[in-house]
Amino acid sequence: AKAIERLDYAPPAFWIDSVDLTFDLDPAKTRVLNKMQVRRNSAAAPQALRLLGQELNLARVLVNGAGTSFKIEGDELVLENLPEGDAPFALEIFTTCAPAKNTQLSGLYVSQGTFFTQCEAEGFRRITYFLDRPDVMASYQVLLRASKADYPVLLSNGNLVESGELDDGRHFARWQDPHKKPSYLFALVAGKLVAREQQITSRAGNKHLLQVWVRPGDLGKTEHAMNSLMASIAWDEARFGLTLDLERFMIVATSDFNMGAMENKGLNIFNTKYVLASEATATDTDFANIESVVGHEYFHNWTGNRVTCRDWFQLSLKEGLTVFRDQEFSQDMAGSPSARAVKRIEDVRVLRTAQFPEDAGPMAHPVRPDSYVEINNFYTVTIYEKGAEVVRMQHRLVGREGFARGMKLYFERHDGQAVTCDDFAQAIADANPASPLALHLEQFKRWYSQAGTPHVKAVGQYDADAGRYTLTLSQSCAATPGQPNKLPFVIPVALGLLDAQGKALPLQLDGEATAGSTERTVVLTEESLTLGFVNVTSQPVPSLLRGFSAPVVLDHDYSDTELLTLLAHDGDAFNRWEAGQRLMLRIAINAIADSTITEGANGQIDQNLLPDALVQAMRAVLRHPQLDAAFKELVLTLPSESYIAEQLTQVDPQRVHAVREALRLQLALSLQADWAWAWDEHQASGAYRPDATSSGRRALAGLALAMLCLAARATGDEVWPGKTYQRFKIAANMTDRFNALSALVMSGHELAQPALARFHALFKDDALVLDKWFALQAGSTDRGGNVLPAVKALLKHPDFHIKNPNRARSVIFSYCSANPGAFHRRDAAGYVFWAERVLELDALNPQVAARLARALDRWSKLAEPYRTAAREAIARVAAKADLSNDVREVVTRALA
Ligand code: B3K
Ligand code: ZN
Repeated sequence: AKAIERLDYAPPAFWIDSVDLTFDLDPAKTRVLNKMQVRRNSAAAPQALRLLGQELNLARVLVNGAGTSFKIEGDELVLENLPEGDAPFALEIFTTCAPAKNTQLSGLYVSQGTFFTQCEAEGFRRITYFLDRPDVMASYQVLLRASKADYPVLLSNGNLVESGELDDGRHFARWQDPHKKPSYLFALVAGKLVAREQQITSRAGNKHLLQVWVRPGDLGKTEHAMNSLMASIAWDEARFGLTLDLERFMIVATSDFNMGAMENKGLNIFNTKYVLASEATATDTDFANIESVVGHEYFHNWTGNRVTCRDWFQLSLKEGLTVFRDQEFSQDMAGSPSARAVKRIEDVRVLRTAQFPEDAGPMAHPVRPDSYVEINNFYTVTIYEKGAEVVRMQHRLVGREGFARGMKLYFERHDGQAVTCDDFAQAIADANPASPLALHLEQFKRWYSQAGTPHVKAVGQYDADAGRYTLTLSQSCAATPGQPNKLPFVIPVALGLLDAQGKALPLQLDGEATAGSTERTVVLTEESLTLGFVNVTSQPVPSLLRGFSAPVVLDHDYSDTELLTLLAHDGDAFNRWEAGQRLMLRIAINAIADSTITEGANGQIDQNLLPDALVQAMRAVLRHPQLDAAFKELVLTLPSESYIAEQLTQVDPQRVHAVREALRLQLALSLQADWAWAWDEHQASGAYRPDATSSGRRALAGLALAMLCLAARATGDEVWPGKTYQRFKIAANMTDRFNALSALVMSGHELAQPALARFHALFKDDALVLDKWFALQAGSTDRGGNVLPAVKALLKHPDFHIKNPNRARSVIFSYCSANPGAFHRRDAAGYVFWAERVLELDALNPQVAARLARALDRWSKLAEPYRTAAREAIARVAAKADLSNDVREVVTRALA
């Protein structure tokens, strides 16, 4: 397949004004009658109509009711003899498809006896022939017909206008969507489902019906999703003045889904993982994820649906913006400043552990890519998370109020349109003409066009006699595939200065009459910028890039003492956490390179690597009387193996693993009494609530338990593992239960086996909980190569089903993508396993296979023998003749 280029965009040759679809639903053979009103786009040159279709059986094509000639060219249905002129004409196409055979889960498919659709990005063409591109927006009317006994519930977008009985035990429902939409937002659902319902009245006084549809046994697990939906609606109204534009808003859950959820107009379809929750079966993280994904899909109703993308290169227009919105929603829901900071830290952690590597690897692409082979490969952390950072920087440059004004202008200008990333930034800037964003708009847009993570180097110099502190910031960005040279970005750097005692200093720049506040945002636009701070009475400690004000790597030569000062005192919670991470990262990197630090026969390093001062500092955070538990848990968690690996030029994953494990063990042993204290101190009282404060307490207690079990392994103590097993048995909620199970499994204690067996017996009928059971084992700490054989055994477990994406992810991805210490083996067996699974999955579900294929993106950074073996495994996949476009694109880029 050949690449699609952004600059080749041309408006469609025809418009489709309305679509009238009739479905006769049958798993083996569903019949689809598609009646469209079509007209020529007078702005385009006269040409044939080329409709896209895949895996369809075409039975009939009528133009204005009469037969017509047509050709099939690849995926295109080509109609040449169409009426001249601009007048609309009726085009009727009759096709059939086979939903039961659809293992790709794109288009119309069957999951556990229920029909679902997934049309984004290009699934609608697997349902009927169409101009399946987002800039063609049409009115939809849908008639669904099916067996009433098998499919009692028939849903599609918009309003239910009619329903009733048919002959032979069949029934029908007619739906009409009041809003025009692109085909990727079409959806239907048909099956045995039940709904939790909620009537709401908006601030504007409009009534809406909200529904969460699930399988009959799952109704008891829908309360949190419904609450999250109501909260999302209220939030979008309050923060952005955006109201629900539908009488009915539905969420439907399916257990077979390629990703998290989908924002189909009025009929969101969700992975069960992001809908179903009860305290007995879902963890605090699950509850938080549900809130954020429900919010995300709901927010798409405006950012994505009312205003959509002109073409798929603009994907971040809706995704980056909607992630930004869901992040803000979660922060607002979390409430306190420190809970907001915790959410920010978690978001940045995702960005730096997943997006930074992507930006430095073979799949690097700009937030607005220039070219793709398979669009499904571009639903990436760059489009989503870096895209959100690009919106966040605009937010910072125009301020909160200014951003709200910009959003208002964006909708005034573009409601009902399919537009570009440029249009968005332009609206935000135009609403704030005096802002730094407006001043530097063209340059700011390089964030959309240039890939790669910029580095900002900060050099400070203190002149005690003059009371002057000079800070020079300079930026650079490494080459990425196809982009050898980068131009300077617009980088907002929020900063403050602390004195040696950690007190915030008022900031006064050269030429300013008086000192201002203790924090400000400077904007780096040139290659470098020098700031002169005056009236600085002692050597300051700079706190730079506060709140992670730009998606960059900040290089500054901090001394350990300075970092300890920031860790103890920085008023910016993000930088306080960051100081601790930098300290631990520094130790890890030095130890990795230090050849005098050796691993024993068991692969372990039996040596203390953390200096006493750092251990004391960690203890001080852990015992701190004012800090929140959630924040403590983040500070006390070491940087991940993959984040550490990213800092190295050459990676020996086993060495990284050994060093990190040694650090973890040292923290476990030297803080034993403190962990025990933390465990006792953070026991729950009262009923389970998944709010930020209670979740934070459980998270810290969970970390404490993990550390106590780890320490017990080294000391031979049996008390804590025993206590942990006891907690596992009697835990009142899944968070506590799973944390206890995880502590036993991760520490390799012999009680792990009975605990796992018991957990399986308890939850064997709950697919989402079983996913956790599988994932925990596949993600377990490797000891002498024991994880791979365990993973292979799990694939043979009667509950393992490779066709179910959640289950495939829980075993295969947890091992290949999330467990580097177990995956990167000197004997290359992990890579062999990976190649086999990529090929196996590709035959079933290319989107899922292509995700897995990316597990070896960073192969060229690996040290030998890993490097050669990884490359060979990728080449083995690439050698297969009939790969999907999805996997082909990933492995081709990896080998380029
Ligand atoms: N827009 C969908 C993602 C569709 C992925 C298609 N491969 C979910 C979301 O971002 O809300
Ligand atoms: Zn989205």
